[in-house]
Amino acid sequence: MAPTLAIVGATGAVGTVMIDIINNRESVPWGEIRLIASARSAGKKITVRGAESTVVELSPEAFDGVDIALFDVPDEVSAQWAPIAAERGAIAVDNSGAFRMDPEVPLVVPEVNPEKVHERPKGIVSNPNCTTLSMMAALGALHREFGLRELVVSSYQAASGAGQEGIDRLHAEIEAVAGKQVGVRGGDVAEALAAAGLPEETPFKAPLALNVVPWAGSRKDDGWTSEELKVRNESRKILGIPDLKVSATCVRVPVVTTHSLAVHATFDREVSVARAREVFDAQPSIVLRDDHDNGVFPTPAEVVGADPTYVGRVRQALDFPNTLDFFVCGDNLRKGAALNTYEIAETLVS
Ligand code: 11C
Repeated sequence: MAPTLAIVGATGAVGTVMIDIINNRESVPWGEIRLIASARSAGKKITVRGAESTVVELSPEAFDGVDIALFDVPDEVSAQWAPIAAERGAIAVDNSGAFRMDPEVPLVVPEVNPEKVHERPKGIVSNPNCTTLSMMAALGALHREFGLRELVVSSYQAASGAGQEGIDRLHAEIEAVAGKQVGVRGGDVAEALAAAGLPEETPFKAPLALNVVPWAGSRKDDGWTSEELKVRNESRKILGIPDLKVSATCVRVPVVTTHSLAVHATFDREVSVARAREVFDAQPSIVLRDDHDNGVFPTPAEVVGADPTYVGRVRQALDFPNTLDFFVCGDNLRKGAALNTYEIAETLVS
């Protein structure tokens, strides 16, 4: 019998992208696709692969008969409900941060460590943070070829990483500064936002329109943010390099969707741009946009809505023979969240 798939958080931002991905797959291996959400969204009707499906309320019984349950919900909801789904016999694939660093929960990127889906004593498989994920296809491929040793990363993260609230805030800020001669003296962007009546409280800690904000996530020890520590810890776990040296600076930029990262990766062996290009070309989930002579490189505006990771600006670091510098862009709601979660489910049944 074809397995039953459940989507928990089906009406949220990532859940909606998940349904779009399922609707646009040429074929799917599922029998029933069950949509689950909070009481507020229960009863809503959504078309999935041509058939109307009614969203059911999250409850233990909602997992009866489910083989794989995809969770696109906040950390605390996953922490409570993924174990309940597993107890009821489903494999929970969780897109939250609740279980990622649990040693009994694999953290999976199907291009990098697909075999790990089978090591899941708790019945839970985790999906990485979108910032880490945006560079994993590229780093996994390079690691197989050259042996990764050190990683220095700067992110350029989209507002949608902060959810619908982040998207709405950026749109409101852009509207508030549009057509105004602001950004020419310190403080005038903030003044324009205040004049437009925008609340001082913002998901970004500073104006994002006409600005960049060197802060993403929550405050951690010694000046680091949660996002920077996730990049470090999750990269180590996914790539299977527990002592990988990683340093990340996570920055929010006024882009709605698609995270970008400038990556400075050092390997055990001497690298060459020519070989790196061959490695990227051989990875089906990577699109190489890299023509220095003709100004070809990826940007978030081009990549948003696309499934692959886009790679460009590939250079051998001038003073470091074992180091490559490159730029990646990945849609944080697709490969960064819904798509990778869905691909883990496909890996589980393939
Ligand atoms: C951001 N990467 O851009 C975050 C959002 O751990 O799944 C995803 C947070 C997570 O703010």
